[in-house]
Amino acid sequence: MPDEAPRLRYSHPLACGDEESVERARRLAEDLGGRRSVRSFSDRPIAAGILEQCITAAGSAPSGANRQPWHFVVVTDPDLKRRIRVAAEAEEQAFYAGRAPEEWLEALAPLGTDADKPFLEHAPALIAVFARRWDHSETGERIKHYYVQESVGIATGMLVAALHLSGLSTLTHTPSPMRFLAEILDRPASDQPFLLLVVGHAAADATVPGIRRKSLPEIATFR
Ligand code: IYR
Repeated sequence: MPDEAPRLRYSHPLACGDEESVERARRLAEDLGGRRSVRSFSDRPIAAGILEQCITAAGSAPSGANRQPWHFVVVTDPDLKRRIRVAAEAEEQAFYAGRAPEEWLEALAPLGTDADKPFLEHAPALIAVFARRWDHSETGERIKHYYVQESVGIATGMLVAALHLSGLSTLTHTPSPMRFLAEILDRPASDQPFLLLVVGHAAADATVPGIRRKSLPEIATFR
């Protein structure tokens, strides 16, 4: 058995009084509530360092047994973006032309999505998120990971929030199936594609569907 890690004292680095805390919570709800998924991006580049910091923030997510079972691949190379677009559109064409059940297509209708994915090429960056199902120890043994989907989901949520709070927009794209991502990006067998985040500045003429968010009583029960 490996030794227990030493215990360190912890105090919340952002601790504050109640009034300040309530105000911060309100502000966060407002700021994160202003996030929308965007499908048209400007060609304004992403300033150096933002993606690195946002991924660092995502990498601080809690994870099963602290295995940190995620890997993020940042794609800015135009040729790789084009290959990802071509492969994703091929899957999406099959999806929209018949693989998707009628009920699913009806659910998507209000969003106006289709098999055309120009943003995969036009956005300045794609972040492919991989769920790492196992690691190898220094001696080559397989290290098992726990709660991989939950952990990667939390990390991805933190990444989306960090990017939004940094002033960038994202689209959460889930081409299905997305095995092609692992192939194009040369990932090892341990890495399972989780989703593709399209990242950049929203185009000046970007539009979003007029959808409504569920109210607090619809999403929460206090008892
Ligand atoms: N992956 C397809 C379909 C799609 C599915 C869901 I669920 C969405 O919220 C949006 C789209 C596509 O990207 O078009």
